[in-house]
Amino acid sequence: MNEAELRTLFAEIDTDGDGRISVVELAERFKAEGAQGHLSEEVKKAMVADVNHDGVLDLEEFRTLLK
Ligand SMILES: [Ca+2]
Ligand SMILES: [Ca+2]
Repeated sequence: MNEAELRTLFAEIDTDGDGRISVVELAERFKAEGAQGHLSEEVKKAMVADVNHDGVLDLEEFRTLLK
């Protein structure tokens, strides 16, 4: 995934457009992808990328997640 794609995906998931991806926004995304059964597990995995533990993913943390 290149930088432009990363930013596009980030903006897609960041539905309220505040520049940060919250657990709620992540959950909505996973739901949309039909990952319902493993939702909490997927979100948990994603939030490991929240290295500064503020409960949201910024672009840098999101980048780490997709690595
Ligand atoms: Ca957001
Ligand atoms: Ca964070």
